[in-house]
Amino acid sequence: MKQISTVCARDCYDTCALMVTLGEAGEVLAVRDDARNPVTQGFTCPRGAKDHERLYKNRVDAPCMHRGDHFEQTDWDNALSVVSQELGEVLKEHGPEAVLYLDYAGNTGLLTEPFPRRLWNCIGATLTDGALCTMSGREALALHYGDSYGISPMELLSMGLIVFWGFNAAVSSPHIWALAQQARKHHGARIVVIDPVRNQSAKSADLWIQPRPGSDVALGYGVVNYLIQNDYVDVEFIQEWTRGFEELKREARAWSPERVERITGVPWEQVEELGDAYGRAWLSATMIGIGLQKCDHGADQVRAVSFLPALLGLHRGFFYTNGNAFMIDVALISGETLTTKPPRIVSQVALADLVEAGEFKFIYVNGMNPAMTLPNLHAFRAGLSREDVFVVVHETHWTKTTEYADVVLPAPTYLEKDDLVIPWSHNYVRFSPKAVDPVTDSRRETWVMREIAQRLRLTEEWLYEDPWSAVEHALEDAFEEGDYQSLRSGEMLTLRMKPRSNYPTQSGKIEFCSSQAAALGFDPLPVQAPLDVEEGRLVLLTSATPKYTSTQFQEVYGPIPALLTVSPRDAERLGVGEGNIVTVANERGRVQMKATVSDAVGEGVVWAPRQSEGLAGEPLNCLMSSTPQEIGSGPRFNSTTVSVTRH
Ligand SMILES: Nc1nc2c(c(=O)[nH]1)N[C@H]1C(S)=C(S)[C@@H](COP(=O)(O)OP(=O)(O)OC[C@H]3O[C@@H](n4cnc5c(=O)[nH]c(N)nc54)[C@H](O)[C@@H]3O)O[C@H]1N2
Ligand SMILES: Nc1nc2c(c(=O)[nH]1)N[C@H]1C(S)=C(S)[C@@H](COP(=O)(O)OP(=O)(O)OC[C@H]3O[C@@H](n4cnc5c(=O)[nH]c(N)nc54)[C@H](O)[C@@H]3O)O[C@H]1N2
Ligand code: SF4
Ligand SMILES: [Mo]
Repeated sequence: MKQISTVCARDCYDTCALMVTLGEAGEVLAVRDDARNPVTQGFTCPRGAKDHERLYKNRVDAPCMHRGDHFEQTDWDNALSVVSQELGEVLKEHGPEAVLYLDYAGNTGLLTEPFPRRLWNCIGATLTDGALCTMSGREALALHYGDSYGISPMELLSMGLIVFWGFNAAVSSPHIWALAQQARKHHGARIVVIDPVRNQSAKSADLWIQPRPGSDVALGYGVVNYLIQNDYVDVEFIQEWTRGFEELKREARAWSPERVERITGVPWEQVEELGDAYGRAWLSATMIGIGLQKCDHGADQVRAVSFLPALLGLHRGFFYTNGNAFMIDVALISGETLTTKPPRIVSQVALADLVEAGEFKFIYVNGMNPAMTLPNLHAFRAGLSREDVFVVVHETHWTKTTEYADVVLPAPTYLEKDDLVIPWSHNYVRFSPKAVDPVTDSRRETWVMREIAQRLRLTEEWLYEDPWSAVEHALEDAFEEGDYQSLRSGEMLTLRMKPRSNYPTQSGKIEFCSSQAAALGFDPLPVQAPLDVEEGRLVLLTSATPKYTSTQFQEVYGPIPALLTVSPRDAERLGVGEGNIVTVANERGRVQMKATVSDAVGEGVVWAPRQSEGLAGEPLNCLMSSTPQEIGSGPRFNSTTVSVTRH
């Protein structure tokens, strides 16, 4: 039996090193964790462990064209000719702005995600801002710290306190969660989870705090006030490294225990317990989840929470995403800095409205399943169905989005191509060699883009550059030791990280009171928004679940369950019992789900697995708003309000 070590390319905190076992015929028998990555060794997650099955199920086998109500297979030459001709005509008649390139993080490899963008950057097509996931939180941290990177996962091993805030790490980042468990086992580190839902992480935390959704600015100010009042703050650090402490202190003082309790629903004793834990820990980590920033004022929530480590004298003592910590020239790989025709950038969150209005005549989707994952899906799907829009989808598997395509192109999965995956939590990198020969008639993204460029007779040399040579240049300053060649020879290298005490703000310090926010017209300090919920409505939260990565793995584990968790009090009031079918509705749509009654959620809150479908096939995201957040243009998924009625 042959074994090949590669790296998982899914959009995930962990970026695991994986060991692929091949059978006699070269087929993949198993995928397991590879002990050589210290962060991700020890066990395989439920997705990685089933990659050998997903590789052979529900695959797009060959290029396909939509004919009437079905797809017909064709060959690559024909498919690419049709695609290039349609693209060429739209470019000529409507200009490059009418061409939308919609990509996301189905596979985060440098050759699969950024490099293929060269074609679209070259023609000046419309691209999206990619703000669907982490952007509002990154902007939030940048307002006060100049940039969003923070601690590395391995540091958790020396922490006395680890706080997961809107971060269900036991599910969404199993290896970071395991490191926290190790710290607890070895030296009694305390684990706190702050979440409106008693999720898998909360269940095994030392302390679970349950704020109302969207009330974390109030909670954050409550803790800030408590730390200041009890002399837990590091006065010298604050003097040397920060600006705006007096303003913060004044604002925090306005957050009395009564006011914090009234808005958050959290008993003040728990705020004290958290404050004491922070104040007394020799070292603490504030783990800010992506879930914390997906609501109306999600960025403000991240801003408020991020102040805690700075008050305690820690340089960037939070973790959010470390993508910006590394010295990698991604803009070179994507061609962003090579083009003379800057693309038009539109909001990814607001895309449904633009597509419905017919702004685009040609849409090319790569590495994304937007017909399930974008907000305001009835509008988005209506837009994809327009007669005057030509849709191309490059996919490994059949999805909801492929149903709307005029042409579907088969792509190889991460197991079927060489690539390089840059993590966004830890800094261990390895080359990802192809583990198996393609099992379908797929072509990789770089090849397809090059073919289209040739058919369009584009002459820019950088379109035809060997992708690996672009990667080599982009990585020139990237490593602590070793270089691109050592990487290609199979060594594991570590990425250099920007210094922790580097604060590229206007003052060069941590700015509690942000000059950048003021310049952009936002409040210099985070603001707690009112939590008004319309009469008769509940707040719908959605978040990641263990077996699926977004919409992937349904071919292995079956459909994402259409299950709505309702609190016992709401269930009684609504006359809903365990297992009843309910209609979840608002002005944007209606979805049927099965109810499960549980005190895992508080009164007024319901929870569902994200990116799921209702019992009648309605996408859950038809209920979500496509109005971007003010800071960072992120989504507002967790501020969705709905009525729930028994069917
Ligand atoms: N209600 C609600 N909606 C949400 C969220 C939420 O919290 N609540 N979260 C949002 C977030 S954080 C995110 S990141 C998005 C995720 O949104 P998407 O990126 O749309 O999520 P996926 O379902 O993973 O879709 C990725 C697709 O890429 C395909 N793919 C995988 N590998 C390759 C490859 O090598 N090449 C090609 N061409 N394709 C490949 C997969 O088969 C899959 O269909 O969803 C968002 N939607
Ligand atoms: N198993 C698995 N792992 C994944 C993914 C997956 O689909 N499956 N997807 C990957 C991707 S793309 C992403 S973005 C991450 C997402 O993973 P996380 O960063 O963990 O974020 P979410 O799953 O969106 O939500 C985490 C928690 O935030 C809580 N939350 C919601 N609103 C609030 C609030 O106002 N305040 C507080 N304090 N908490 C709130 C939710 O109840 C939820 O428990 O996971 C990655 N890892
Ligand atoms: S999905 Fe995440 S946890 Fe699972 S193998 Fe990939 S990187 Fe690791
Ligand atoms: Mo995400």
